[in-house]
Amino acid sequence: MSMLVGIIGAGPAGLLLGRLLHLAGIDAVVFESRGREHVEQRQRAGILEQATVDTLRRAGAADRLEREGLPHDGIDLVFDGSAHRVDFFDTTGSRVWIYAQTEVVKDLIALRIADDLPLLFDTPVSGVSDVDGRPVVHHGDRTLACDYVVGCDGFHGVARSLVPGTGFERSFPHSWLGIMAEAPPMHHELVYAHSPRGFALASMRSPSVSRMYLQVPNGTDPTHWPDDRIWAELTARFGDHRPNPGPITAKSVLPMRAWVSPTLRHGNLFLAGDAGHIVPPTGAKGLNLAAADVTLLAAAFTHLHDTGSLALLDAYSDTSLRRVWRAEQFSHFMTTTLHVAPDQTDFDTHLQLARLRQITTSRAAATSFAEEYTGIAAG
Ligand code: RFL
Ligand code: PHB
Repeated sequence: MSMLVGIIGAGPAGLLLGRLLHLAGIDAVVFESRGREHVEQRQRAGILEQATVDTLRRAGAADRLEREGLPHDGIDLVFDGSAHRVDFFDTTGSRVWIYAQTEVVKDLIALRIADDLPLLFDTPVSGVSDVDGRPVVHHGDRTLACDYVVGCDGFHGVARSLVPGTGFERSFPHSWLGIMAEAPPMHHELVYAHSPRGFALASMRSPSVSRMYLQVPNGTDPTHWPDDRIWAELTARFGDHRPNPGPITAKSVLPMRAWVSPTLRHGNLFLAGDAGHIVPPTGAKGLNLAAADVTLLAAAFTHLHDTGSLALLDAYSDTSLRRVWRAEQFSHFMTTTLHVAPDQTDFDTHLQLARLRQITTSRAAATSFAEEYTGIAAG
C-alpha cells in the first residue's frame, strides 16, 4: 500500500524516522523551521546508548560513528571527595558511546540529501488539521495532505499543543552551566560529582574537546561566570580528579524540567522525542528516548505498510510511554541524588551519600544502575 508520512522537525527524531521509513519503502516529507546550519550546530546531547547505536547501524547511518565514536564501559561517581568506578560492561555486557548529537544530525541530513528525499529547511509548520481523517500539514500559505503526521518538533514545537491534556510536569530548583573547552577530557570516562558545593559533570566530545557542566541556581547569568571562576569551581567539585583548563569556546545555562504528555497519539497525529516528553539531562536519556520512539514508530508504519495491520501503531503510545516513565524515574533519581537542593538538610545529604555508596559497593545495585544508564532495548 502507498503511504505518505508528514514529519515535523529535523532533529534526531525526525531525521532518523525519515531514514527508517525510506529503508522500508515508505514516503515521507520532513519540515524544519530552521536552516541547515543552525540545526547542524546546535549543541546538545553527547551519549548514545547501545540500542541507539544498534538502530543507527541498522539504518546505515553509523559509518562515521564507528570511526569517531568513543565507546565507554563505565563512569566514575565522585562523592566524599573520592572517585568510585561503576563498570557497565562487566555488570551488564552493555556500554555507551560518546558521539555528539550534532554529528548524528549531520550524518542523517547528509544521507537524506544524497538520497534526494524531501527535507524542507526554513519551513515552519503552523498547524495540522483533520487529525481524525487524512491529516493536513500547514506551512506558510501552503498545505500537504498526509496519511499520518508525526510531531518530532521538540518541546517548543506545535505538535504537542495539538494533543489534548496538559501532561505531567516537574521542575527542578537548579540549572546547569555548560561549557565546551579546547582541552583534553579530564578522564577517559565520564565523571559525575556529588559535592557540598553542588553537582558537576565532566564529559567530552572528542579526545581534544571537553564538555563540562556545573550545577548553578535557576536564573544564573553566564556572564557572571568568567573562565577562571569556572575552572576554580570545577576543580573544587571533582575531588581526586583534576580538570585540564583550556580555552572555553561556548558557555550557556540550561534549565531542567521533566514533562510527559498523557498520550503520544491524537487521531492520526503521533508525537515522538522531545515533542512527547522531556527529562532533566542528568541521566543522558533525551536523545536516546527520541531514537527509541522512532524505532518503534518506524516498525509500526512498516508493519502497516507490509501487512495492512494497525496493531503496532495502536500499541505505540502505551509501549513508548512505559519506557519513557522508566527513564523519567532514572533521570529524577540521578538529578535528586547528585544535586544539592536549596533547602537541603544534612539528613538529605546522608541519604544521597548512602545511595551512592550502595551503588559503588553492592554488585546488585551497580548492575541495576548500569542497566538503567545503558538503557533497555526498544520494544
Ligand atoms: P529536537 O532536537 O528539539 O528537534 C526538534 C526540531 O523541530 C524543529 N521545529 C519545527 N520544525 C517545523 N515546524 C515547527 N513548528 C517546528 N518547531 C520546532 C526544531 O527546529 C528542531 O530542529 O527534538 P528531538 O528530535 O526529539 O530530539 C531530542 C533531543 O534533541 C533532546 O532530547 C536532547 O538533546 C536533550 N538535551 C540533552 N540531552 C542529553 O542527554 N544530554 C544533554 O547534554 C542535553 N543537552 C538537551 C540539551 C536539550 C536542549 N534543549 C531542547 C533546550 C541541551 C538543550 C539546550
Ligand atoms: C553530554 O556529554 O553533553 C552529557 C553527558 C552525560 C549527561 C548529560 C550530558 O548525563
